[in-house]
This record gives sequence, C-alpha cells and structure tokens, in this order.
Amino acid sequence: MGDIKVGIIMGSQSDWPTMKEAANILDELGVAYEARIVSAHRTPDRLWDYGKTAVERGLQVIIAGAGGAAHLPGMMASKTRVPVIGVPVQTRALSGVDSLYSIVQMPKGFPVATMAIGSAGGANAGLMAAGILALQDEALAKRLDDWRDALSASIPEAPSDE
Ligand code: RP5
Repeated sequence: MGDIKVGIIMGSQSDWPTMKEAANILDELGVAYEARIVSAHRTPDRLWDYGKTAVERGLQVIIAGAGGAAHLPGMMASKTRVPVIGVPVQTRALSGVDSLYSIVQMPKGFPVATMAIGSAGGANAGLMAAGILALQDEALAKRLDDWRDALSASIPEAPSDE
C-alpha cells in the first residue's frame, strides 16, 4: 500500500480551481494526496478502474468534485467502499444547484458525504478528509486541532468599518 491515502478526483480540468481548495488544505495539514481527472461521462473506463483499485492502492478517502449532471461522486461510491466526499462545483447555468442535487440525493446503500457548493465545499472536503484520517493519526489530529484554533483566533470579536 502506498503513502497516498486521499484521492482527489474531478470531472474536468475546469473543476480544478474548486478542487484545489481541498488540495491546499491537505498541503497545509501535511496530508499526501493525488489529483486526477476522472469523468463519469467522458472517461467511464477510467472511473471504473479508479474505483476498482482504490482499496488495494491504500486510498482511505476519495474527494470527488463535478458540476452539472454531476454523476462522478455517486458512481465512485457505487464502485468502492472507500468513503466518498462529494463536492458540487458551481456552474454558470444553474449556479451549482444542479451539481448539488445530482450528488446529494443518493439511494440508500451508497452514501456520498456531500459538501457545500463551490470553493467552501472544496475546502471543507479537505478538512473532512483530514478529520477522517486524524482518527488514526495523532500527529495529524494535533495539526488539525491547531488549524481550527488558528481559524477561531483569526475571527475578531467586534466588527470594524474597514
Ligand atoms: C462536468 O461538466 C465537470 O465536472 C464540469 O464541472 C462540467 C463542465 O466541464 P467542462 O465542459 O468545463 O469540461 O462533467
């Protein structure tokens, strides 16, 4: 099994700015990951191979982002028991509500942990993945606690005019 425990997959190059939010968080927390373009519609065989080999390759969390008819996270969840975190990418036509509905409403038996639409969802997917891995990694748990404390400390108690 490899050192990479998180797979970040996305339907298109155009999803990368959103999914890079997850990658940035994982970089900050010192979590190794891989990033791949895996499209449910354009590269279905790649999706199947990725899902089929995820467990044996040692992946413990898959973060999957897609926009529009966003079938990638659900299809990946149907192919592997590795937990899938879904990120609905914001779209021009329907603002990402299409992506959200495509990802969140999974049938019983094949869950996708669905994040918020867009960049906040991307970042939160990274934090969620880190939180899952931190259950069995004390050093990562400490880094994640420190990250959360720093965020809290950065929030002022009173609003300013600037
Ligand atoms: C989806 O279609 C992708 O996940 C992306 O969000 C959307 C648009 O893809 P491009 O046309 O930009 O490649 O499959």
